[in-house]
Amino acid sequence: MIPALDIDPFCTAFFDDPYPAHAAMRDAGPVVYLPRYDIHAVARYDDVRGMLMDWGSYTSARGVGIFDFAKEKPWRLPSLLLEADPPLHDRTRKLMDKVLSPAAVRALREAFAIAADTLIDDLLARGSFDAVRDLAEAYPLTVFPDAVGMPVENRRFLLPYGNMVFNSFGPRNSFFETAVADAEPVLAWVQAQSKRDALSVTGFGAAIHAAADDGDISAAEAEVLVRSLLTAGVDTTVNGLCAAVYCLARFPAVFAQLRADPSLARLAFEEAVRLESPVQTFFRTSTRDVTIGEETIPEGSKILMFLGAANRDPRRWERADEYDITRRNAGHVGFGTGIHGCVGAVLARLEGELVLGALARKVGSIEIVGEPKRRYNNTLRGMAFLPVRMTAA
Ligand code: OVV
Repeated sequence: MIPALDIDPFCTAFFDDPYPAHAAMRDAGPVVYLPRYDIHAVARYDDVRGMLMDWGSYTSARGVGIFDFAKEKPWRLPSLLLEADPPLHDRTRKLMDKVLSPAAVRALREAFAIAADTLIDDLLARGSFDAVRDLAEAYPLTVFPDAVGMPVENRRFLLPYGNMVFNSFGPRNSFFETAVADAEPVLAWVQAQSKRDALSVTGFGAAIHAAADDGDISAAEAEVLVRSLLTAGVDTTVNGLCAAVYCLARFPAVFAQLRADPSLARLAFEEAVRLESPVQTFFRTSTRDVTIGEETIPEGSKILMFLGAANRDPRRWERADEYDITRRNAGHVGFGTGIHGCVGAVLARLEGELVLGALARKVGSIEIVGEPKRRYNNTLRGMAFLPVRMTAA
């Protein structure tokens, strides 16, 4: 018998405090059934990881949200990366791996470091600010579109767009509907930004379009791959940086540890990604009758993977709920793993390292000075408002 749990993972109460429900799902068994949505779910580390690794049994091509592309027409042209299986996926992924290679990202390091230092200097001069808008959003909204080669106008449109796409992996609830309404005016803009002519001749966007000249992909495919960058490249890092600042502000002893050794910045970011898991969930669809633990689940089932619950599974992590920037956190699934593991992780980690490094070197204290507000999203975990005061070191 697969345990059935009366949990709604797409509602305000769950988003406010998902941890008791995470524990209940992990403790109930390797796989559970959520009757409210007629879906299965895995929340233990080993089972989430196992599912991420087995793309043959658990397809992404039927969508990684709750809607099954085999039964319902997708609302947007499917991603050629996220919502594709091999062999198509391997062709597009190989190209994106090249575009976002460690060497390509390394070339950005100096410019990204100057941007981080300048931002933290400016924020120190202000003293009090909203760590969401003025820090976690401000940084990726500058450096990432620069790296893609986007014009300066309207970059903030990337936020409602990302918010909409990440909501659209969940059910058609109020979060989804509101996000669609908010993003409606920017949909055409995003499509226009993906075109070759809209992008500078250097940058990731141009590099993707250049691959079309080489015949690796078609010109139309190049636009859809640029769209992937614009969709997945900003909201994710915003929530990762937000998670890190929120951790450092809540745990002053850990911030002191980081200040004492700024070379921990990269690990401190990684640990925030593990603990807060900015991307909380993705779905897969079973391609055959599959066995999880002792249970058999039929072909065509939507299965929700709780990355955030896996990253706090006490079966895998000691003191799982603790923010410990010296722990060995390699193996967390905050960036996923397997063939769909985050293609931009190198870039995200660079951004995290540089912002947290600047905080470590320049800032003496970070204090939360008002009531933080959570941002509700069917997939992403983060804040809408985080008022803080920073003092110089
Ligand atoms: C990881 C991710 C999230 C959202 C969209 C995409 C990827 C995409 O490839 O479009």
